[in-house]
Amino acid sequence: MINDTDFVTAFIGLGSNLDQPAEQLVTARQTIAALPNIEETGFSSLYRNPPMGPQDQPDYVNAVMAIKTSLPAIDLLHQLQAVEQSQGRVRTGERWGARTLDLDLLLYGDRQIEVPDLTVPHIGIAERAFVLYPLYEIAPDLSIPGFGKLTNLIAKCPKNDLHRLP
Ligand code: ROI
Repeated sequence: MINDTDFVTAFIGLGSNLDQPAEQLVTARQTIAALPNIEETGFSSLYRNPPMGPQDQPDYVNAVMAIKTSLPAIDLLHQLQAVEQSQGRVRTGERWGARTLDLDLLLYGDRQIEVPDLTVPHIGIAERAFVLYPLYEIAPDLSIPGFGKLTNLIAKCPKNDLHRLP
């Protein structure tokens, strides 16, 4: 158990479009939930959706996970990067290419963080249906630091081709 006085609620965006994406997300969820100093507090449905960016790649499966953690944000980021590596993520340097697993630190409490490797809230959070709708599923009352109420962001972001998987 993590002591209630020194934990933060954080949200992680999960995405995959290679090597059985839905299973990649399920595996990542289990790995993250088992990390020391992290407890899972929520997990959205999985959503299939077309790639944002280059279209010559498979559809993505995306989801959002809520955790509470006593880890500092940068340590949490490094843990997430290690999970990406453990699931075969290869950073090719190609921008916006296909990937087996992408883990984004979307939100860390109500903090706004701007350090060399980490921007929180995550850049683009406000325009991405594959982030906003899963987030809404598990935290409908959320306000996003610097962006306002999640419900207002959702109202401005068409759902388009985002399909909840059974
Ligand atoms: N597109 C979708 N639909 N989902 C993603 O998770 C995702 N991740 C990315 C890029 C390549 C920008 N496109 C994406 O990194």
